[in-house]
Amino acid sequence: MVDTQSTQRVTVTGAAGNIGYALLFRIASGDVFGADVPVDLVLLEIEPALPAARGVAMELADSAFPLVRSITVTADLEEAFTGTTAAFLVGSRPRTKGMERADLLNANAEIFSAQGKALNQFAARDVKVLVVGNPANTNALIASRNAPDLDPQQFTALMRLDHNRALSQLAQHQGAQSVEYSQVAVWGNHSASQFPDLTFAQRGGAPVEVETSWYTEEFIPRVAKRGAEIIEVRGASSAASAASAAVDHMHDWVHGTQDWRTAAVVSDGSYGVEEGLVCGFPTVARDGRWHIVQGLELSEFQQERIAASVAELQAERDAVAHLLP
Ligand code: NAX
Repeated sequence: MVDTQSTQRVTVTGAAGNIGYALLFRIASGDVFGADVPVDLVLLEIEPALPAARGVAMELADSAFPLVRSITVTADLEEAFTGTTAAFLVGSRPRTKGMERADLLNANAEIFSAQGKALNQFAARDVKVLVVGNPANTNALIASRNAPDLDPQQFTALMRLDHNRALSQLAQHQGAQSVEYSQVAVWGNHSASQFPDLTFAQRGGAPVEVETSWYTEEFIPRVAKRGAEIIEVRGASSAASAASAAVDHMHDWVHGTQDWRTAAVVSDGSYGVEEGLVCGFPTVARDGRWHIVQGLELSEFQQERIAASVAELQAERDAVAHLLP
């Protein structure tokens, strides 16, 4: 018998897109909430993409997932977010030819203001929100500022893909497995300015030693620009790996973690990051909340790298300041 107490109502925006296509099937199979937790899936799309979203819904139905109780396809924000317990905000406005960065920020600010308001009004009071659509950190900031009745800590942005990329690059360099490493984190913005940090990294509990030239000249730029590298090689942007990282993020948020993970969360001023910005930090998840790892001694190099990425977050925030309540 289905335990309706634990049923999750999961809203995925941009459900007809590339990431949505990879993400929905992982959620449906139980990878996020658990193999015994039923899900009501809600697919939000813009009107022109509704037919494609209906096609995805048909494929979900054809998979006969034991955990999927219902599938809803809609372009209506109230229908999409009523009772939502977990929201993956993936859909966003892509940058098109001739579009300035400010235009992109503004177009997305409108989308995420409206979705923040709808979450505030209609979602479950303990909803967990993960923003994937770019610029993810600033979109999460906008959504949270438009949801005054929800705790800002309920809004996060995806930097787990950057975290997973950092683990993978380190493991490949040392001829090891990603799972052997702990205390890796990526600070800042989900952009080329991010700082993948190996200062505190451990392998099997012992500090990781890496050559400075590899670290600063290869590792950091490679992780930070991996999205562009994927586009160049695959001819399309990261989709399955982004979906997988989104699954990891929400899974760990719900189930908790021992080791550090990277999550972009609303800053409480830790490490000099301006309060309110949505920034990547070393975090652990406990009791359904992300907690920023405290008490780390940061070198001048670390502080400079973090400050550079935070400056970009501030500039993005300032560009949409007129739309922030
Ligand atoms: P696609 O263009 O394939 O899909 C986006 C979908 O969103 C489209 O179907 C579109 O109709 C829909 N959409 C647009 N506006 C919407 C709105 N207001 N409400 C609901 N749906 C809306 O992009 P995809 O490859 O799936 O990527 C989605 C987003 O993820 C992009 O912004 C992308 O830049 C971002 N990414 C973020 C990553 C991260 O780590 N944070 C990594 C991967 C990816 O680059």
